[in-house]
Amino acid sequence: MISLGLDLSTQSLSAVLIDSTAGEIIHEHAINFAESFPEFETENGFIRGPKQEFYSYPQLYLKAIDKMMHDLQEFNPRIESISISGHQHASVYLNASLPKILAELNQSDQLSEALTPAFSRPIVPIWMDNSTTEECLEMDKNLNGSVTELSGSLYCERFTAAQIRKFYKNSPEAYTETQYIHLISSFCASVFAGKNVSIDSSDGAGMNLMNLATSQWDDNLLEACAPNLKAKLPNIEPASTVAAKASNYFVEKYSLNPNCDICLSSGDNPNSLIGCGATDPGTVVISMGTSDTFFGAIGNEPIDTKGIGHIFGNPAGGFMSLICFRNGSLSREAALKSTGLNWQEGEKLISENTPFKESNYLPFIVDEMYPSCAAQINEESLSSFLPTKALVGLIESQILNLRFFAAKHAKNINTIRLTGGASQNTAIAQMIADVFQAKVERIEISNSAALGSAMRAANASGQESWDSLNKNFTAAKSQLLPNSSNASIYEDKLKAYAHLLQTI
Ligand code: ADP
Ligand code: XUL
Repeated sequence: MISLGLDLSTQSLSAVLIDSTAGEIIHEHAINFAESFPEFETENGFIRGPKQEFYSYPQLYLKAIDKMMHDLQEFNPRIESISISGHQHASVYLNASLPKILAELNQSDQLSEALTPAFSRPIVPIWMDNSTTEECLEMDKNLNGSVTELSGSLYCERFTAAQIRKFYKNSPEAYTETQYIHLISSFCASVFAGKNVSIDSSDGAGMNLMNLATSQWDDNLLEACAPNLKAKLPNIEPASTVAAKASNYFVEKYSLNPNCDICLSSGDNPNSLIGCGATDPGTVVISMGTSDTFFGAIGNEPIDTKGIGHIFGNPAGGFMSLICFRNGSLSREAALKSTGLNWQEGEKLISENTPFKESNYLPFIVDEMYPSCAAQINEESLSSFLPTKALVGLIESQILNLRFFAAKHAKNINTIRLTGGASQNTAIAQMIADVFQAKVERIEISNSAALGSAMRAANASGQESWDSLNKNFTAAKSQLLPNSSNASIYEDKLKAYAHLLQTI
């Protein structure tokens, strides 16, 4: 079966096309938002608003989908199933015209223009948004503190419930006009299906609205958030659901196979869990994309996160736990920029200076969630550091921070699967092996979210087993062993870093 996985991430839309019968990755393609669509004037795919607001535009995402399907034309007639990955928590707000517009899309249309009348809100608040503390406190008060037990996470600023409540409070008329609230993942799947499709229970768990025990909307959580919310939300179904055949729009305009199944979409982290071959407990994943995340499958019983991190659904069944760090690749990019080096030179600098000889520091260029604190350094302070301190010191401090918080979710880590854009950097990968004193494995491609979506499409539509998909696509292609002579150095550094955290 030929399956397409699409990953709509913060910075880009990427595609991975697999042939699950032959066990081959056929094609990869990526469209960078800021480079391909400069007219939206985004910074790396997003816009910074006042007071910790971060958002993007639904039109930008639709333009990227049209461009992607145009670029993939030579493969489209053979594609038998599609699934999509979306950056988690982001919400899309639509009015009553959506079903008609989706059903009547015509090949002479452009998605971004045809769907414009359907948006009841011109922006998509994204996961970087940190502007909803007030709404979180209000909802927590409404629920008397039971949110973690019900939904798997404390109320979080970036989660969909807080964003919906803020919209309802600030724009009550537009909220009333809104008939459909989608996640970015389910919105994109609806566009491909030509009709409204469900939210999957893995990504749905990142909303503070779904009851983890039932995988359905929770009336108390909905009530604490905003009025008449249930009527605006799609149904929730398992990620393994085939939602529809591809919409005629894609068949007629881009020669997509008319029998192509559109499978339910999911979030980037649940998809990455699949794409890293980490569906069973035991292997943990570090994803170094725009955000850095630490996650792993946890079986059928949610664990008590003690307020650190979250429980989401595992698309292959059961649950996964996750900790998300806001300071990921963009902080590393800022550090690299301050040295004037490119990544190839930066990689050499890191490998020659691991372990970093000086003291570590709090490596946060934007406000961080773990630990919860305001930014501690800026581009100016980085420029005043020597290149080793700016780049090696920042990345080593980030990894110590990761290890400190990861220990709250997983003890005795032996194997780490590394993914995301920065996983290509072998010096960073080796530093992770040394700091965690664990084996680091990488799969063939760095975009595990797109690969995971393609694998999910093959599983849902073609009944391909996880075993055979894992055998063909997620075997480790490289392995880095920890340098044991660095073990005690990093134990000491971790203790010193833990002291530093207490100063916040
Ligand atoms: P997302 O999926 O969140 O949009 P990606 O996983 O595609 O992000 O990662 C993009 C990031 O990868 C870029 O911001 C860039 O900083 C980082 N990156 C790419 N190559 C390297 C490298 N060799 N070393 C470190 N970081 C890199
Ligand atoms: C996870 C999170 C981010 C986004 C973007 O909770 O907010 O990882 O999914 O990657």
